[in-house]
Amino acid sequence: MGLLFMAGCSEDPVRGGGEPEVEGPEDCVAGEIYNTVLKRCVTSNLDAGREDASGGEDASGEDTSGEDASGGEDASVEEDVFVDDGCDEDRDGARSIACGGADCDDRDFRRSPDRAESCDSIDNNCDGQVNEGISCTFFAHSGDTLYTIDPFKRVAEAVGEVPGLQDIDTHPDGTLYGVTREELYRFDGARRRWTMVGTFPARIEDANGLAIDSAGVGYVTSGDSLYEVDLGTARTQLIGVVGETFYSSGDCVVNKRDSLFMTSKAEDQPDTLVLVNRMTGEGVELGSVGFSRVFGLTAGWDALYGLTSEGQLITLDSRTGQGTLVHTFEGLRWYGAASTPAR
Ligand SMILES: [Ca+2]
Ligand SMILES: [Ca+2]
Ligand SMILES: [Ca+2]
Ligand SMILES: [Ca+2]
Repeated sequence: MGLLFMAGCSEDPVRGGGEPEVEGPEDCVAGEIYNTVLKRCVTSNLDAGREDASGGEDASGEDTSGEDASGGEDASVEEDVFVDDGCDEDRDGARSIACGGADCDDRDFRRSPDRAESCDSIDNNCDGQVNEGISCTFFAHSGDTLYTIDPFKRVAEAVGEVPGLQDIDTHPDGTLYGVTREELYRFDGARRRWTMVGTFPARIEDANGLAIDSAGVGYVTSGDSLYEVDLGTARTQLIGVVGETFYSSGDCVVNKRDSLFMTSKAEDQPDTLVLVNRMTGEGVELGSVGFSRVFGLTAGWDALYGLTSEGQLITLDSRTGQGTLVHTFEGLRWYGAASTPAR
């Protein structure tokens, strides 16, 4: 995969409502799960664990009787030996409805009455509702309004204002920070308003990307350079030049593995995704996103999301940069994005 939309291709096939040729859940092999946002099979640690569990590592399970499978006790035989009678095709332990069971989807092990609901596009616990009782949103903002976006339900909800920010990000302690081209802001949750932390030095002329890593270190991208920013004072220090061919198009983001990504713009071309070394600032181009003016980036639920000035919500392949349209919010211009503490 990753070849769905070659560089420069239009997103029209998706926008038009027609589904591109994608893998389906049935294409996934053992050890993979079907990611409905990315529309492809992805490696699943969870799946691997489950396979192991059903493959004979029952000692780690809840079963306190007969940990020795060789004992031939009735209770453990059922646990240890999978009998393929066609009634549990996805081997999630729940029998299909056709066989009198309660598995609402016997071809998807992520859906079973025994599973907990989790953030994705499906009803995991078979109660008929998707993502009920859990919050699956990240922050995004337009020129003056802060929103939460649910990428699975594809809805945006206005939740506040922003003081003309270029980008935002969330500190591990939950505090939301934002940058204008020249200033650092912090959201004061108690007073429900943004307060200015400080002004950047004059050499930072176009701060438009803000990222905070898992240790709480702040980064600002401005033009072709990466800076470390002190979130308490707005003092900055040049880490390095990302590359002379790169120019920040509007955001940078640190994912769960603390990789720093930035979108870079080039004249008359779609943005590219750049992997940036947090120590040296040096950037490596991963590939074309296929979308322009990607002003917001955020990482969540094992995906990299992008937001454009055209109101588009996309996912980006973190290896190739390739963007895929998820939804277009008509009439909205996205500037920046940030994870929410809940995520
Ligand atoms: Ca099943
Ligand atoms: Ca199932
Ligand atoms: Ca549900
Ligand atoms: Ca779900």
